[in-house]
Amino acid sequence: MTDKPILRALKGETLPTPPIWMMRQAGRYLPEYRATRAQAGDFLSLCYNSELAAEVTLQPIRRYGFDAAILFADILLLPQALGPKLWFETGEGPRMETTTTPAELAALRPDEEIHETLAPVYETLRILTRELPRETTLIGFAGAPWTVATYMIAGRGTKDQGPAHALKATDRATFAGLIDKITSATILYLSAQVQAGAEVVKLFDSWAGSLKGQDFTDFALKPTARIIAALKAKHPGLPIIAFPREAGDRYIGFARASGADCVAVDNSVSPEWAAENVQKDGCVQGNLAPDLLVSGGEPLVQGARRVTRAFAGGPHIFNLGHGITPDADPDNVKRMIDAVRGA
Ligand code: 1CP
Repeated sequence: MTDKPILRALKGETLPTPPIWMMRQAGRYLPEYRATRAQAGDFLSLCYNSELAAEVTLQPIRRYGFDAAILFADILLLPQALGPKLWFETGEGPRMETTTTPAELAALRPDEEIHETLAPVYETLRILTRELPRETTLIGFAGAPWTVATYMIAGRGTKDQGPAHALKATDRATFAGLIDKITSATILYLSAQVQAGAEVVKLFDSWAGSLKGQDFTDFALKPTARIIAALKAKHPGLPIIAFPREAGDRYIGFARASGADCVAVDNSVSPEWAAENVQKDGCVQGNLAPDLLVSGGEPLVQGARRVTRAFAGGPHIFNLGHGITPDADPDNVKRMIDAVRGA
């Protein structure tokens, strides 16, 4: 039996005060994060240093008392474990060897071999299970296949996911094969995270909004549904959060169609709209605009209260609509939490 607020909300309970955590809560807006990252050397070294990755995961819990801790790692570690080289260009972002041909697809490592590279991530989770306060829920995660594929195909972040859309149009077999490969590897990766102590898993489909019509069904919804079905078969009762970011109208019915226990919504939809159209199927996570944590003041307090009020009639996990940005003021995070908890 559990009394952790996040797990109760994920089971469909409407709580008087919503549990709260933040995407990218361990990140560059925190001075203690920047110090630990400097100690690790660089971002990827931090991800693969289990002690330090656990330390940065715990920092926002100590500072703010969030209801959940999210594993510190990155969605690009899984494709790296499949073979392509990954590095981060300072001030620019991720770079990765591309996978766009049948030969490159065939050269990816067998799924079972990902654990060699990803073992430190599982160790981070094991450390966290020992060190987290007992009321705090531990969330593991992976990128959804489409979003991971956009980076594997382009070799970097892109504004419109153009290279991935182009491969989908010109060589659908290779594109679909890559989606399948990421899907099967993600099932093993998340299952290992659960075995190491993750109590909830979240699938980040950050670029779902650029898939339209049947493509959304085939490449955002179906792979997500396949991952969820496989994980639930292996780990009965495992709660799963799906985040098909900027899905718009496709948020409607996504929980039922994918099997997710909770759908996270971004701030391109209003909380009132999401309460009416998405929360009727179960728990919703979201959706304060992250820029309010930069600007602060009364709009932040009013915004946090508005989100809380809009979702008060059903199961809700308070969060941002996307990750907190490096220029956010750490004091504003405290103000947001106080506004949600009614302090
Ligand atoms: O300089 C730094 O310290 C690196 C910044 C950073 C951080 C803090 C990156 C690089 N990744 C992370 C951690 C991270 N990434 C977490 C940890 C848990 C948390 O606190 O939330 C998670 C869940 C992610 C997920 C992630 N990585 C996503 C999906 C969510 C989202 O933001 O849309 C994506 C798209 C990535 C790729 C990535 N990693 C890092 C950057 C800058 C990017 C985006 C690249 C781009 O497309 O421009």
